[in-house]
Order: sequence, then structure tokens, then C-alpha cells
Amino acid sequence: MSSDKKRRSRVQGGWAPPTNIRSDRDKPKPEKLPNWFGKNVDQPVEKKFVYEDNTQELREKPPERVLSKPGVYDLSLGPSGLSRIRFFPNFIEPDEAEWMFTEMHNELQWQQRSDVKNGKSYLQPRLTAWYGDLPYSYSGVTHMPNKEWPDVLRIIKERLEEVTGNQFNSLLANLYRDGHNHVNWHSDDEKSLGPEPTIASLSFGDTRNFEMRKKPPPGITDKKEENGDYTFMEHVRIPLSSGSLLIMEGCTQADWQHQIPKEYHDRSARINLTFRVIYPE
Ligand SMILES: O=C(O)CCC(=O)C(=O)O
Repeated sequence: MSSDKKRRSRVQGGWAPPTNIRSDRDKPKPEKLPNWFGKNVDQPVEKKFVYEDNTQELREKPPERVLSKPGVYDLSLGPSGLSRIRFFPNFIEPDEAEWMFTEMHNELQWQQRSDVKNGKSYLQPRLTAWYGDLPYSYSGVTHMPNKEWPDVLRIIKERLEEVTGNQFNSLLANLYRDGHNHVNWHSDDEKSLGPEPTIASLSFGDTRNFEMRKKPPPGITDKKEENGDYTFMEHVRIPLSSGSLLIMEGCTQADWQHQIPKEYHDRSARINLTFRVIYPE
């Protein structure tokens, strides 16, 4: 080490400025400081944590209930009263159901009708046929009285009335030609069906999911549900195979909705018969 360096280290305990620095201009420039420097960043910041109560209730989506076994299921007790369904997956033997399907496919007076919503007309994504002494109106569609019941429908009606002890005076038949044919969420709650209608639904042909969802309770303030979001309401799914019978009764139409959703894989045709009692309006 040179004697000059040794001297500087003795003076400063490190490298003292070299002896050749004689003016300020020769001094090393100070490092450029970051622009946050001097803005009280090194002062303790008074942090205010305000605890706010979560006013939105934490809600969990209830799991979908799938019903596939025969039985009587009480879906709910309110708000209108007891909603009950009865399910008989093997009401009609497969061979007989197949024969009935072909007969109905060929004999019923199928038509594609239009629903009317907000003054606009939409073709229904299925075919329908109506049998009964009285007209039936829903969603802007009116089915005119039709007393010409084909034999196959008379046979089915007699069997149904004998087994269930119920009497029906009308029938709405739906033909879903493929998986894209469907019926949207609705309740069969028209005035002409009376306050607590019993509706007997028979299925033939390919299996489709019958889905049900509970209506939000009246007066609920939740914006989502006002807009028809039923996410947190109870959901039930019943796969309806050929020959199955599903009876909805009590407050099922008042407190629940149902649909046959579109399928995104191949489905062949399905016929559904819903037997009802219609009252003059
Ligand atoms: O096809 C079905 O199983 C349901 C039909 C239906 O919802 C109706 O006719 O109101």
C-alpha cells in the first residue's frame, strides 16, 4: 500500500478522499435520491383499520337433490303450504310405453305454437296438443277445446284415474323432437287450474331431466332474486324415463317452478302428457 493511502485510512478508518481533490467540483457527486425521499416515508403512519360488519349474509348454494326412487316426497312446507310430489318410475311397462309412444307420435294433433312475451311472439321449442272440453291459456297461447281424444289417450287416462283415484278432464301433450326442444322455467298456476292443482305427468320415449326450483319467499329484498336469480334456492332433479309417472300436488305450483332444460348431447324424441282439471274461468 502506498504511504498516501495508508495515511488516508488512518484518518478516516476507510478511504479518505484522495489528496488530489482540491475543489468542490472534484468531489464525488451525491447519489440521486429517489423521489419519495423526504416525504415522511420514515415517519410512522397512523393506520386506521375500520372494522365493518359484513351486512351481506354468507349464503351457500344448496346441493341439488336428485330423486330416482319411487316414493312420496314432501318438497317444502311453505310459504303457501305443503308441496308434495309422488314418483312412480315404472308406472307403465317398457313394451307398452313403446307402443303408446308410436301411437301418440302418429295420432295426436301436434302443432308448433307461439308464446307471446312483451308483445312479441316466439315459436315454442316443442310441439303441443290439447284435449279437453274447455280452452286452456298460458303465456299468451290459447288452446281451443278439443273433444276428440284418440283411443290411446283414453286408455292411459282410464288407467291413471283407476290407480291414483283422481279424475282429470284435460290433457296438455308435449312432443320434444330432440335434445334441443325444451320448456323454460314456469309454474302451472293459471287461474283455470284452481288454487292447488293436482297434475299427473306421464313420460314416453327418451329420458329427460325434470328440474324444479323453489321460488324465493315473497317480499325478499335480495336484488338478485328480484331479477329471477334462484341460485341459492333449493333445486331438485328427477330423470323422467319412459313409462314414469310424476304427480305434483298441494302448493307445488304456488311455491316451485319446473323446466325441461335443453340437452347438449343427442336425445331422441320424448312425449310428455300432463293430465289436469280445468275449471271454467
Ligand atoms: O315435459 C315435461 O315433463 C314437463 C311439461 C310441462 O312442464 C308442462 O306441460 O307444463
